[in-house]
Amino acid sequence: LYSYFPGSPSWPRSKKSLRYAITAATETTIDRATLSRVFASAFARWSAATTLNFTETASASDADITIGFHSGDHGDGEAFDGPLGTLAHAFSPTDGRFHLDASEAWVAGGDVSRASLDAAVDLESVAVHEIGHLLGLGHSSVEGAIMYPTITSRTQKVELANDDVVGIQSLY
Ligand code: TQI
Ligand code: CA
Ligand code: ZN
Ligand code: ZN
Repeated sequence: LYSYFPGSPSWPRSKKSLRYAITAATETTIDRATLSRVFASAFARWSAATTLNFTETASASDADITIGFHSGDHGDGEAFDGPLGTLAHAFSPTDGRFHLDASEAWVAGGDVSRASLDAAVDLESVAVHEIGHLLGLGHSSVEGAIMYPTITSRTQKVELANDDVVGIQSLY
């Protein structure tokens, strides 16, 4: 079953449009256009299940959600740990920060199962999970849910399960 953060924080129900900015993209080898495409696709999974919509904005100052790649200690007390281990983290509503570990072998938009590195991690799969956290979902006990707390490298998992849909629809 799905869960929420303590106190069930969410974005205001009146706010149907959330803006996101991709910052600190120079820390990864994936090109900017590909990043835009992958995050747009990840957000679209959640907008399809809710009345929310998401648009990319160039400036972090008018964004609700900021997405960035960082390595090691990056100033929020939650240092990244190099390849594998922690891949990314996102804060609960309405903080909006979504950080990815720049040390991962991120794969974007391809067939991650054929990636050359055993440690390759599918960017969209991690993004769909972290957006769930940004919107207020905690972890699920349902294996196969996007919010189930396990991911395997070289695996793509981007389709919301019924459990994710019921969880997000009860929050918005
Ligand atoms: N990052 C953890 C995660 O997103 C960070 C975390 C642990 C967390 N507990 C939390 C974030 C509670 C919010 C609330 O779950 S991770 C997965 C999964 C990670 C893990 O790098 O370990 C995915 C990132 F679910 F597969 F384990 C993406 Cl998909
Ligand atoms: Ca890591
Ligand atoms: Zn961080
Ligand atoms: Zn998680």
